[in-house]
Amino acid sequence: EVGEAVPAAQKSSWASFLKSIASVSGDLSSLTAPPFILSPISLTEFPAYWCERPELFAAIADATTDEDRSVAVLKWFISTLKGQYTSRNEKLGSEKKPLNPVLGELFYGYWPDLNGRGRTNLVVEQVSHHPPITAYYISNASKGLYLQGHNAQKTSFSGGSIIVKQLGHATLTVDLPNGDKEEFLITLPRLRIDGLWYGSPYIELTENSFIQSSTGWLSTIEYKGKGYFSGKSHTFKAILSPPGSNNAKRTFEGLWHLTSKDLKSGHTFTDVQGPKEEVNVAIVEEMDDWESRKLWQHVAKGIRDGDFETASREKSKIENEQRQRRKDELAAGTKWELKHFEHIESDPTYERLGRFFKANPPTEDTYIYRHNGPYDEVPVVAAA
Ligand code: CLR
Repeated sequence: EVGEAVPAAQKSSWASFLKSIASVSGDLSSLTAPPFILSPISLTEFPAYWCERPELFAAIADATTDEDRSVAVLKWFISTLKGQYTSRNEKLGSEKKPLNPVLGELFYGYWPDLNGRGRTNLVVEQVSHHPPITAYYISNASKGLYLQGHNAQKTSFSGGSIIVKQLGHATLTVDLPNGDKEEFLITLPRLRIDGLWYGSPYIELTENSFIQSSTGWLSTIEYKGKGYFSGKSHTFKAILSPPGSNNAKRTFEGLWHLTSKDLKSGHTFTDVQGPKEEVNVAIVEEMDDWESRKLWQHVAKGIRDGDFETASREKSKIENEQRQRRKDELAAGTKWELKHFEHIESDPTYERLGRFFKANPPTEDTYIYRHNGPYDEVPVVAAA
């Protein structure tokens, strides 16, 4: 029988949800799921996972050689994976179905300047509803670090698991002391969502992802789960190869949710067992109506309180309002304008850096930040 972890009254609805997943391929976001699996958090909050260890992000700026900078980027990236892919299990008991953001939904946050690491700001906007696409910009200006990215998912069902192909990518720009800029192209791993049958989904990462620097250094990260080369879940192996070579100069190996080692020195490479820092956000009362936690507040409260009638009534309100907006735009011949990002069909950084490792696809679109977020200072006008 289905669903050890599923409340008795929701077993049949869980079974039909699983059936609908198997038949609907592409986008799961609009499928109706039973209450026990609903999360009160919108996908627009997820980009915050990139910076929950702000000191590791800031440390990228302190590296003094190209090689060390690529190592620092890899270290920061690997250290984000625990938050990105296991934190709902820790916080909510299992992986859950996040709230599906509306077009134009916003999420703003920051991590304060502590111990000289500089302040890090986050701006997120839902730039498409169907399919869901989330764009984000994370910056630590005092360290000269700028991360821009967008995210979408293509899902399919295989062998009882959901396979999530992540579409989109991130680029990290680093201001170097000599005035040059180094760029990194970051691609995203594939996900497998296991544990569905029992009603306690969790994520395993599979295949490869890449971090290509404009200096030529390339990190190739290979992900394995239970039963593969190490037999342990959340295993990775990353090799760093120098410009123009496929040979590993450095190798890092371990468990991305616990610790890993630099095989050359034998020293610890990543250790994410200590606490992380959640993003700081304004209180709901001070938020703009389009900000995620304000927009979804009644739905989220309903889900948290187990009052699913309220949750679904409030969700319908939001969805109907959105439908009406789209109708009005159609009638008026107008188009929804993005607030903080500009869509461009082809990202030159992706094309240029992707060529080094034969990125597939060879070209991708991107969303360029307009530098008009709540934390952007008014530009100083130079005196004549
Ligand atoms: C979003 C971008 C983040 C990393 C990340 C983590 C979890 C992923 C999420 C992304 C996309 C949406 C996702 C989620 C896990 C489950 C959820 C795939 C990639 C789907 C839509 C919900 C499936 C429903 C079952 C849990 C029942 O950087």
